[in-house]
Amino acid sequence: MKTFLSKVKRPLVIVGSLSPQDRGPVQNFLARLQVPIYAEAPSGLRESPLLKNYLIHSSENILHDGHFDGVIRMGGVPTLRFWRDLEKKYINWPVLNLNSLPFSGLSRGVIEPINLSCLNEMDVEANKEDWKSFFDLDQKKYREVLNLLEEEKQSEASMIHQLSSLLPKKSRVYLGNSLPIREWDLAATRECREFEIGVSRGVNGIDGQLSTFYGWASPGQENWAILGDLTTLYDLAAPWILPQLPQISTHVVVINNKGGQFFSRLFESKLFLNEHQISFKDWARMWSFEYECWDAIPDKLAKKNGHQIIELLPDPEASQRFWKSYEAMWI
Ligand SMILES: Cc1ncc(C[n+]2csc(CCOP(=O)(O)OP(=O)(O)O)c2C)c(N)n1
Repeated sequence: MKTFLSKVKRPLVIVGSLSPQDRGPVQNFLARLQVPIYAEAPSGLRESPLLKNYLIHSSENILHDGHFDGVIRMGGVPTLRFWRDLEKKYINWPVLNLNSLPFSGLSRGVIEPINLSCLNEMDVEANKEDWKSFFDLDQKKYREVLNLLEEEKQSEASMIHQLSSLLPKKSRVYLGNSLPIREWDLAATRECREFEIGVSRGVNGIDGQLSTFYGWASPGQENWAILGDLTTLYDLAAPWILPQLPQISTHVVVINNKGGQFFSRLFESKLFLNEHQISFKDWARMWSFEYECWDAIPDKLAKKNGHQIIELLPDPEASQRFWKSYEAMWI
């Protein structure tokens, strides 16, 4: 840590997934370090009241604006796009991994795994840099993102934003590939609703996500999954297990944007999208699930037990306009 801080004056902290027992030590350590933090949803710190003055709110695009010269990563391998940029564009930036597993998550660097609970004893000085202009810019951009979410209510990102404010406090929310993970990080409410966020990262497969969610769901709690349509199609047999899990009730939101729209902003060819016109209604009927189809987020949620499928149909044009205006914010 000392060697890293002797080379890096303006570090950025990126926090990936953390186990509940690691959250306290990591949070206290970061409150002492006092540098900007990009906390992904599965870190459990994205809405931390203790860290609110250091959390980046606007989006990962602000990380490219020349404010940093190195990265401290804590927790699991981050999912944000910027992490991949450390392989090329920012190849010269030092990266310090503070994590319990011996995987750097990059093709460079080796890490000495540390038990994150040791952070409580670690001596750390508060960073002395002036971050005011950075946080002023972050707040300004965050207001612009919020305005966009308000303007394009039928866009996928705004639907995630609205849904995140409706889900009951303390819900377990499982995010399955692809856009739901990135869109939740960008657009979900910043209000502290004490969600427990689950993701399955590592091999990054879109297969097995629904099964993972059913296995992760907990009795007596609100269990929600937000999944892409191809991701759901890859695991249609998953509900066979539910009769063996009689105490859980689940809500699965399938964002049916008619293909792998993750690729629509990466490639021009539509071949990458695997477009389709499939509806999930008869699949829900096959398993005797309650089914609803939404083209807008309702004002409130009806309390439901058992198992429910909600097919969400964002307006593709609104989503396109949203992303276009969002990219224009950073030119
Ligand atoms: C088993 C497997 N096959 C292919 C991929 C490549 N892949 C990554 S994202 C993606 C599209 C996912 O589409 P969808 O679930 O509809 O989510 P969206 O991109 O629309 O958010 C694909 C095919 C993968 N990750 N895993």
